[in-house]
Amino acid sequence: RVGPTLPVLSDIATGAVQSPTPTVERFVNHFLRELNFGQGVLLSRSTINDQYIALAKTVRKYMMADWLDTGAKRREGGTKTVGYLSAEYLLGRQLSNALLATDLQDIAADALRECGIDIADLRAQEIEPGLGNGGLGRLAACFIDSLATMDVPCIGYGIRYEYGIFRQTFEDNRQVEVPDSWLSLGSPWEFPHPERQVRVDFGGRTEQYTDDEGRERSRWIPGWNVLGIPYHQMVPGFRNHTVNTLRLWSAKATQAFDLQIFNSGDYAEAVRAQTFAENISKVLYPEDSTPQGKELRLQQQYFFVACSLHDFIENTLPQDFDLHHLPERIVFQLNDTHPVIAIPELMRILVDIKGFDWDDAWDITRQCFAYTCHTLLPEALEVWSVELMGKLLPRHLEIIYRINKNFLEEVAEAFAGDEMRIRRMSIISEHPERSVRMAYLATIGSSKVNGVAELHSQLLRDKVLPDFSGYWPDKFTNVTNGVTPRRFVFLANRKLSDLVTDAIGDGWVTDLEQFKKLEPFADDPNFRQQFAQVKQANKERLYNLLKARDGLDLPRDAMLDVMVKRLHEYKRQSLKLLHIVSMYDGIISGRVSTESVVPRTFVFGAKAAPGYHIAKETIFLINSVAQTINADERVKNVMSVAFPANYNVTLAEKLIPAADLSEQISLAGKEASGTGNMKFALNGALTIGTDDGANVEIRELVGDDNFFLFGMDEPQVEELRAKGYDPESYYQSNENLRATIDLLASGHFTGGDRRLAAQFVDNLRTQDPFMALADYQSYLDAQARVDEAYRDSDAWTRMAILNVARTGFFSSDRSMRDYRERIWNV
Ligand code: F55
Repeated sequence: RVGPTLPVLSDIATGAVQSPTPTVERFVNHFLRELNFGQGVLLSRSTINDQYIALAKTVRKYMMADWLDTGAKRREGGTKTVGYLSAEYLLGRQLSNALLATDLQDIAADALRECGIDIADLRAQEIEPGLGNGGLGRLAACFIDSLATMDVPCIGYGIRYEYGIFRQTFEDNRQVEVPDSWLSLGSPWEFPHPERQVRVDFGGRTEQYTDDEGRERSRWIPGWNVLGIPYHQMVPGFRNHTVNTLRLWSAKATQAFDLQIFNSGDYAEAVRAQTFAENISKVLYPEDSTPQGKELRLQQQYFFVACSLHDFIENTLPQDFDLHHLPERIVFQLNDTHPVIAIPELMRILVDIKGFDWDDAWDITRQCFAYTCHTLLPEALEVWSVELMGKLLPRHLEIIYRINKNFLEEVAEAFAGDEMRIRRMSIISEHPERSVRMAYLATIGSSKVNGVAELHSQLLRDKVLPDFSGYWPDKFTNVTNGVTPRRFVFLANRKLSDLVTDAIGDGWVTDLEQFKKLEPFADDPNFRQQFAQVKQANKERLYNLLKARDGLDLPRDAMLDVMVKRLHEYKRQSLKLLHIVSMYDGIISGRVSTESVVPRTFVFGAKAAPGYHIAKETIFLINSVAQTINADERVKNVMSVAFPANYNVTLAEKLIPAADLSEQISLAGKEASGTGNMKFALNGALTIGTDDGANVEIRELVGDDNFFLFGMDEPQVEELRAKGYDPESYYQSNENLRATIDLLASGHFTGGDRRLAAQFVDNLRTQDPFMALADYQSYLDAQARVDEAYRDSDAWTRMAILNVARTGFFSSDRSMRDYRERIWNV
């Protein structure tokens, strides 16, 4: 137990800890002090990095009193906390967000100017912590931002990966992954607390025994252990003096571990063992949909979950707390199945350590957890082989078996004789190998289960977990995702923010439904003109960045058509590529004159999981097509394709506000929600999209006239699949499609080498698992409607304004209200 005697409260009460009232002069002072006494350099000798660190630490100071205060208030209050358990947090840069939250942007900029420094140079110095893969990790970051802004007690728990998502580079048009050493220049935002280390056990075996009261019990005799060191980060609310905490765990070898081996005299082996332990938080797994059943990954999951539960129960709750009341003080939200091992871990704590009866412990445990599912793809549902689980966490496996046995007895009683159902609902699947279905464990061990958009929640009930939703209809609910307006509107689109604030005031920043008040302005020609100017300025900003960052020269006045998201077959970057090649083919074959086309710039951003072969082939082909098209005089000024490497949060913040057209073209029924789609609409891009995920809700809100819908809906996809899908028939019957695919296959884009496009083309023609060819014509027709609409630029701007005005629903503040009401009871 740590910290009960820290004199935090009295410090604040006596004024020993207080936020300085910000003035430019004070800020200069603090900054120079950080530079001189923190970094140990003179201003005249300081590097940009010194200056960045000093600035960050200065801003940090202005949040410190609020942080301590929030912590003290939480401890005193005895209220319920949200423990957000997530293996990923894709935070993005911290400096701008902290300056925004504390309202220090202008003061800091002025103060630095007085020191002869341009704050923009320091902002650019920050390496974003990429501790997540994509949507799921970014969602966690949006949620903790909203909870702080709404002053909801929340601790974000996760892993402090030493290496986040890889940095993507291109060599000969192919993706090459470079380790992301985000910590290499120091991270001023984290507070390490090695003294608060937590021990985590692994391996070994269990032993049965009879306790003093004659009860049969099991005890875990672990084989090895590691330490978890917490690193704290501030999570500031927007100008509300709340600062919550994000607690990320880093693995360290225990001394006992080393000593044992040192004593055996094998120095090299001891060092190797240390590395082994510290590997646990070394690197983020870069798969965003097909979890590899790797032992290290299970170690990571249990590691951070065990640390987090221990931290909350032993160090956050009052010392004498009666754990029978645990559900009154915590709800752990499980961000997908990655932290689901927390369920048997809490059972282990209650039963094995605290001596609770099984039934009492189970009753408490279920009330403490809620589970969010983020997928519909069967291959994305996590399973762990029983063999591996038994080797790494033998006691947890026993607990899972007992949970399963009790549950299946309950099912057997409710559905007497229905053997099939019992087999279907078992946590343990028998094929292809005995394994633990984590989504089932999560569903059985949670009080609530939610999907992330209306359609997704419906399909989750009907297709993924039908037996469970039939059995517990009230357990299932929906919370549609959202994004934080602070980062994705206010920070990313300052010009739009100013325009909007002039029109409707600034209440929208924490109440995004106020965007509705913009609706009348769609009919105001003056406002439309200003809105169009903002979009143009954002484009210029982007093109300047892409010129400096990637050496790209892009035309200033084309429609900007953007597809940014992880590279995955179901998201169908392939379909986007077919559209581009088809447009290009139309022009070079003379079917279409350059005068008649609406000029477009296509931008892609996408990382592929390093082992995802076809995804990497797609990247290669996009780059090859881009290279060819950009060099072809015949399409000069009417088509260009850009694929800046290493799409991340930082680049998203520049790209999204500049976009005219948002590509959300997944096969219906595959994208759980999407959140990029929301960011684009909120920044005044129109969507071309399928009836999938949150697109459905976007379209409902903005109206059919302001959304370009195409493609099959989910029932049609199912119908076609049932009928037998034959991609080749589309190739044969659609002349345009055939020409497009033939051009791709011809080697035209790959220096004459047909082999280089062969896998991509063959995959489409023979498998096409996500039915790009079936939706091709519908997609091209929709793109023609986009062109038509874009020709009338004033009408387009009107539609864009209506998109902004009608999508305030997609604030993560609203998502958090929904979680509070439907799930957490906080
Ligand atoms: C990461 C690791 C594994 Cl093992 C599996 C999945 C992921 C991951 O990153 N998933 C992910 O990003 N899912 C996305 O979640 C978003 C937020 O809910 C959704 O909007 C999006 O549809 C979904 O694909």
